Formats: sequence, structure tokens, C-alpha cells
Amino acid sequence: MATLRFTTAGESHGPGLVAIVEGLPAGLELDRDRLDREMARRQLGHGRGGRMKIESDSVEIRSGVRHGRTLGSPVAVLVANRDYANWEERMSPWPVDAAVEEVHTPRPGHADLAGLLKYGHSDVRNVLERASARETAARVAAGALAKELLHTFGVSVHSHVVQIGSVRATERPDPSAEDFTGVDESPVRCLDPRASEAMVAEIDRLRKANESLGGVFEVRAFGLVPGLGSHVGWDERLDSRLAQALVSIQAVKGVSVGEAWEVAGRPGSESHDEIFWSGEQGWHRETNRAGGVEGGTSNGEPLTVLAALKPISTLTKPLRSVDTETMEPAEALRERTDSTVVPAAGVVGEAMTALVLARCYREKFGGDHIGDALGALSAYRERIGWRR
Ligand code: EPS
Repeated sequence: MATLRFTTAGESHGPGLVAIVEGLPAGLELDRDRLDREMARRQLGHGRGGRMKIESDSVEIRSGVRHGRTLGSPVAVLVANRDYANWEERMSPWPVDAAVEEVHTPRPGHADLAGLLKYGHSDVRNVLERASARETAARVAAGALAKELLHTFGVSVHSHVVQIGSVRATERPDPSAEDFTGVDESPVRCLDPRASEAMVAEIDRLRKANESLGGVFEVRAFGLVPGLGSHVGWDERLDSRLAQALVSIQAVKGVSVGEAWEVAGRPGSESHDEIFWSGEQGWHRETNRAGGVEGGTSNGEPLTVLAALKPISTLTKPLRSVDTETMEPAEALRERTDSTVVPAAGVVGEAMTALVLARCYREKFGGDHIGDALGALSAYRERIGWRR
């Protein structure tokens, strides 16, 4: 099928997570080390809690791949939850003899209360286990497969943190693909070394005050051809697809494409990217205010998307809530948690962006075998005279 879709399943402390990716062409060579590296990257970042010391995520492929190449059939991947060993009774799929304590104190900002009411549960755990951002491990596994496809098409997807709490990065505001080498060496995945240090200090300061922190990450994709997405239908627009994909990440509350908020306050003459053509470069721009998307379609400039996260809603000094059994005021659930997940969320943002872009490539260039898709891409580049 010449589209690409994926779904995930799994609870945070259940036996494991599953992702199923449909629509990868046959014959795509997968790099096992690269897949595992993606999983490890999501576990990085200053501000994670105790859980990351327990987990060591890896991709276990259950179908759709043979001897390192895709078969064209659905690819199912499994990511085990090592922590399940400590939760076996509490999260058992089958009834257990032991008494399992229910959670009745929903956290403000989480899915807890709405999920309880909507699904008719009495135990908040039946909601929070799935709402947990542990699920993003499955997204990164799916995204790593999408990245393998994009890699074949000459596309790379990167991310960096530009704000944590009140600290903003100011250096290297317009990074190229090469600038991202080494971004994971920063403990907060930030390209600005001074801001990186200040972010670490901010996380430590707020953690001591029992606070959590939000922030902003940017995703950039390089090597895209023009023509991904389309102006012809609202749900075909590349920016609308990216917005949905990124806002779907736990705790992400806002997404912008290019210099969205800046150009809202500027005159039109300073808000667009003038068009140039030369024999050497072909079509090109000297600015990229649009973030690589015009009319819902990629224009061949680097894709730039920002996503803002609210602070994590599990607080070590809980907010006020109500006990859902007694209806009396109560403190919200206090669980082991992270102080901030912005560095990891950037990696998840890359995965979601890669999945959207891979789908656009599949829709535009089709092909049951990777060779067919590459042939169609090359014919298209030739037709539009694309030199990059
Ligand atoms: C999460 C709470 C923490 C995080 C978890 C997401 O888990 P726990 O409750 O087990 O300490 O560490 O994230 C992950 C496990 C992960 O792999 O990212 C939450 O409530 O969303």
C-alpha cells in the first residue's frame, strides 16, 4: 500500500509496548545499530527520574523483516518494559489473588479525571498507564523505521532543545544538518553550550523545589524535495499533518511552523521568502521564514517546526484534587516522576516528523519495492530540475 501508517499499544508498567508500521516498501535495508541508537537517544537527558535507570530500550522485531530487509508486510516491533517485573501483580492481564490498591486521586493536567469519567473506571491507574509518556518508546521505534526509509531518500531529521523553563538558547539559531553532530552530548540536547549549562542548573533548582519544567524543542529536516503534502485538501497539508503529529506527543501544547509567531507581527514584505533561480543552484531562497512549507507543501528548504511542552503534571509536591471515591478534597497522586522530559521529547518529535514525512514520500512516489520508489523520486527530481 503506498501510504504509511502506524499504531502503538502498551501500558507504562505492563509487559511491554508494541508498534505496528504498515506501508514500508519491500527491500529496505535496516541498520540494527541505528535503530537501537534511536531508542537509547530517547532515554537521555538531564531531569529524568528513576525509571530510566531501570529501562534499557531496544527494538525487537517480530514481523515484516527478514535478514535485515523489509518484506513489504507490516512490521511489528516490541519494546519490553523491564519495570514490569516490579509490577507483575498490579498490572497482570489476568486476575490475581493479592489485593491491588486502586488510585483515586487524579492529577490536574493529566488524563486521569477525564479518562476515569469517560471510560467508567474506578481506578485512575487504568487511565494513567496508557496516557503515560512511556508510550513514546513505541513511537520512537516506529519513527526509527521511518527514518531508515528517509535515509534512503537522502533525508535527515534532527532536533534540539531551545528552551527549558525560563532559560532560552540564543546561539546557533539556524543550525544546518552538520551542526547537529554531537547535540546528544549536551545533557539537555541543546546546541548552545552556555544555555545548556543554565538549563541544567534550572532543572536542579526547580527539582529541589519539587517543581517540574516544560520547554520548547525544534525539529529540522534536511534533504526534502519540494512537493510533499498538498494545497488541494486540508488534511493533505504537510503543516497540518505535522501539527497533529507533534501535538499528539504527551505534554505538547503548541506547535509552530517556521517563524509563525514572529511573522504574525511583521509586515508582509518581511514575512516571506523571495524566489530565486540560478543555473548552479536551481530554485532556491535566501531566507526560510516559512520553515520549508508553503501552501501546505514542502518547498525544498529545511523543514523547521517548534513544539512547546507544558511542565509534567505529576508533581512531587502535589496540587489539590478530589478523592473520586469519597468526593473529599485530597492531594493528587504523587508517583516517581521526571523533572523534565523536553530533551527526550525532541527525539520523539523527530520520530513523529519522520513518520509524517515518510508517509508523504510513500504517497507521492509509491512503489512496492524500495527500488521502484527511488526510481520515481529520481524521475521527479529530473522533471522539476531539482539539483539539491
Ligand atoms: C511517566 C512517568 C515516569 C517516566 C515515564 C513517563 O515513569 P514511572 O512512573 O515508571 O516512574 O519515566 O517515562 C518512561 C517510562 C519512558 O520510557 O519515557 C508518565 O507518567 O508519563
